Amino acid sequence: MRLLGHPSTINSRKVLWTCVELGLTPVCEDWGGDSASPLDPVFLAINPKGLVPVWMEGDLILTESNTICRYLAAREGRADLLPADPAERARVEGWMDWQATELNGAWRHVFMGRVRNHRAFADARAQEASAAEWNRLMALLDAHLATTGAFVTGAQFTLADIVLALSTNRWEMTPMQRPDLPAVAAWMDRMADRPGFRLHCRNAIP
Ligand SMILES: N[C@@H](CCC(=O)N[C@@H](CS)C(=O)NCC(=O)O)C(=O)O
Repeated sequence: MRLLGHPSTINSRKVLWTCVELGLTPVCEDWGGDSASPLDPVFLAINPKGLVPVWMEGDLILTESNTICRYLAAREGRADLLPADPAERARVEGWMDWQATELNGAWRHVFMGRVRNHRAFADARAQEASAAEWNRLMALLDAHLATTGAFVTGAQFTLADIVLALSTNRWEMTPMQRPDLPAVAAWMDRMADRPGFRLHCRNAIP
């Protein structure tokens, strides 16, 4: 088992945390983030998308962080992290898809501009609009968590908590105005004793 990625990148961290939950210890090779560029021809020959993470296992090459997390939980028979029942599974996947599409799209400008200091995202008004939309979506998550009182899809910790907690850690660490979201804060604290959370989520990396 090989994981191509970097512990500073949010999508690699989803897989790293999932591996901790599953007790898997892949060989990790540094690509992306501050290390070797995934646009290097050696990497592109493996993943033409030029993005991390990549999971390699024999002839199998997987890309897309959420897909890799789902594959690993299913492969290990961990119905607690990814339910076997189709309807329950779809609820977990729905929140994972929301993270990868709506939430991910909202933060791009303010995060890239203020944390990565990327010139293409320097426009202050676009950063403010991005922060406002990110806050709106986080408030929606807060209202939802207030109804579960525990984890994203209910009493059980699942893959949805992993991907959304990583987004939330980024939200907490990006310099911008944020509303108080008590259900989100309580949920993040609820995960504080999980080794994967401490190692790969609340670890002072946005
Ligand atoms: N949809 C992809 C997105 C992957 C992605 O955007 N990866 C970023 C890091 S989080 C990347 O490879 N950036 C280029 C780099 O780090 O050099 C996934 O979820 O795996």
